[in-house]
Amino acid sequence: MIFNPEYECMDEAARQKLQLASLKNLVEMLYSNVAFYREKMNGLGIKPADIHSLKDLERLPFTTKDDLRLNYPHGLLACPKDRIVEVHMSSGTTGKPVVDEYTMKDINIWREAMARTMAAAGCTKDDIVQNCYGYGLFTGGPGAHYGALNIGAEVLPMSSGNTARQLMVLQDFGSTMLTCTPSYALYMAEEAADAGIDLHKLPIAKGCFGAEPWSENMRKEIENRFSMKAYDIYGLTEIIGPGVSFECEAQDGLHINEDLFYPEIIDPETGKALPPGEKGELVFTTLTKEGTPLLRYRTRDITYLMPQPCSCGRTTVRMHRLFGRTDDMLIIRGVNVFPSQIEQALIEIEGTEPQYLIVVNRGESHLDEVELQVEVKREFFSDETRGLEVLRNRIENVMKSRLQIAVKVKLVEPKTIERSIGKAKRVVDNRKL
Ligand code: DLL
Repeated sequence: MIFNPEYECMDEAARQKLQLASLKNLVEMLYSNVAFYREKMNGLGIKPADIHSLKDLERLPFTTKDDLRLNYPHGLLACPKDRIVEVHMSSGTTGKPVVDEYTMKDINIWREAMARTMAAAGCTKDDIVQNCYGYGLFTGGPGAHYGALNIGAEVLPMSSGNTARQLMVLQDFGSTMLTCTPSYALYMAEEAADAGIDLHKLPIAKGCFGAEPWSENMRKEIENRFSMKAYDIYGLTEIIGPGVSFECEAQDGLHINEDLFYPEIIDPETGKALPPGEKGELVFTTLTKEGTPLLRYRTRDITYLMPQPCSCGRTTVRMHRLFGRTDDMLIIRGVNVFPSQIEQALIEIEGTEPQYLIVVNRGESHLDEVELQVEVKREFFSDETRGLEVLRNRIENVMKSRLQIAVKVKLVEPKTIERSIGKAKRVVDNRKL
């Protein structure tokens, strides 16, 4: 179902006109209200009045994750603080999270974007949505919740975890749609099989999965195990959360909500715009947001744009499912983790060397498991196992509170982690997606 044909099926010229009008407003607002953007634009010698066409966007400055970090927490706020009604965050590179602050209008944009997303997967007011994305600072839970409410569906705000309860609710409440990370969907299927629950007999028929990389194989596996259609959905906290782009029934690329989020593909080395069809870094400008709107935000996600018409009737440009990232960010159980965060924490723990190796496995359970190998300082490495045990627990606790995921720590003797002459290899990712 197409939730909002007026915008999703708009003809190209009308959409561009709308996008340009929104862009002009945005640049005007950022120039007046956000010192960071005013200074950047002054530095480039460009004023809001210089924006005459969408092409002029290329003259405007980029925004990076570092810019967000340096302006933490409220430096990029573009409206009076008392207009903010909700805040979300996700991991930044060195400890400080990136922040998205929403006005009521921004929440309504999100409700719209997620309603389009979930409707494209077949969600109607008759659906019962079991929402197992995490609720909290993470955008997954609230995003899918808002989308379902906007469609008029019934939501079960389960949040993530407690799989036995998830399976009980799945059966007893007749959930027809599932929203969670793809790896959690597979984990649920596995647990259901172990518990002797036949998922094929349940009404569950479709799901929206995202927040982490997954493959066509994983899609087939989820579709077969649940007898459902599994749709890829994409988004990021900085831009709005989930709802930036989504698959339709054609399952051939993700439609971008272009009237709200203007996409560009750039060469990550030179920053130059690349033509449709060429792979590069995805960049978004939030055209209509008020709280923390962003100009040309570099997502570090790699994909290409597909401007060809889609059989579903939507005219919005599609992006290919992601090919990877330009940085070393890992996504573990849907949580963004940077090796630098681990390094920073280790430096602060007495007794450890900043020599470590992160080994990520996706076990039988289909859930990510992390082993962190850490070198212990020589003076700490003794036969006294109790001391080492205390140190190990301490590191595990610090990692849990810093990274929001459980990590299994293995302490190793000094000089055992392989040193490299070039870029240090900090991550061994054994997950086969
Ligand atoms: O993961 C928002 C979200 C929630 C998307 C629920 C979809 C469903 P962040 O935690 O800020 O936000 O992480 C954003 O996750 O830049 C991508 O690298 C990755 N990512 C998100 N969706 C997908 C996807 C949410 N469908 C980062 N496929 C993004 C691959 C994805 N990677």
